[in-house]
Amino acid sequence: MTSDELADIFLSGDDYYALRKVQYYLKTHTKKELHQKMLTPAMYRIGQLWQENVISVADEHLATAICDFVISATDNRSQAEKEIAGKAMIMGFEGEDHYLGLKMVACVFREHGWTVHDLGPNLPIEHALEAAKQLKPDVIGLSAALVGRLPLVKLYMDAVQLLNPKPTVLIGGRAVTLVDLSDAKAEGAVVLESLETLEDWIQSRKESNNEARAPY
Ligand code: B12
Repeated sequence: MTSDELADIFLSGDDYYALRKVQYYLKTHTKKELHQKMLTPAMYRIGQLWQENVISVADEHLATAICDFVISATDNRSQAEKEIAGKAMIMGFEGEDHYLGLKMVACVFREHGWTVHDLGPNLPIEHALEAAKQLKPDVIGLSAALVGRLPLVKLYMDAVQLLNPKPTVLIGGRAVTLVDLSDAKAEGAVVLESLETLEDWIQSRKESNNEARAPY
């Protein structure tokens, strides 16, 4: 199955068939491969077809709902490692409605033994700050599909400075592949372009924590 074929299945509206195809794919591939190499390009294709007026807004909504369904239906949380490697609070910037990427990010963290609080898309900064004060996450993950959301990065980074302990801020999403975020990096944010780079970051954090804990 190619990602284009999967996009067609989403557009056909057959959610049961879509789930069966995805479950079959997972017999020989990882969840991360499913998310990165199949679902993401399938949804990008849906966006392209919508932009070209080949499909309607209703078609796009249907495909999104089925993609959302297969992500949830294959998110077998009991398989996650049981260790508590850290706590991640993830969300979309205010005004950002796209959230499938966040669900995938949550899966990656969980598979690495993290506790995840997925606060969903479009979270205004004051509510994000309040939640972070209560949850005290090790990591705050922010997602932006729309480039227009990125000017908010500075506001969110400033808000994080008010937290104690101060979490690491990860920024990802389609928009970060289109815009230079050197300023955010200079303020300490980690900009990650894919689930692979997220996994690498989680792994290197684990290694540096282990080194810090080593007696000599
Ligand atoms: C589905 C969809 C919608 C749905 C979203 C529903 C939902 N449940 O998410 C709805 C209908 C709400 C929607 C609305 C709009 N959309 Co829209 N949408 C899409 C579409 C087709 C798919 C989005 C998606 O789910 N992609 C799949 C996910 C998995 O990809 P992703 O978000 O990039 O995430 C991956 C990585 O980026 C990474 N990642 C994501 N976040 C994070 C965070 C961290 C910390 C890390 C490490 C990694 C990471 O993880 C994922 C793994 O691969 C895209 C097409 C596209 N190219 O994405 C258009 C698209 C993003 N939308 C677009 C537009 C224009 C809009 C609207 C403005 C349309 C309108 N006129 O109303 C509104 C804006 C709403 C808003 N305020 O946010 C444009 C944006 C173009 C641009 N100039 O930037 C796109 C590209 C379509 C297009 N080709 O024109 N949309």
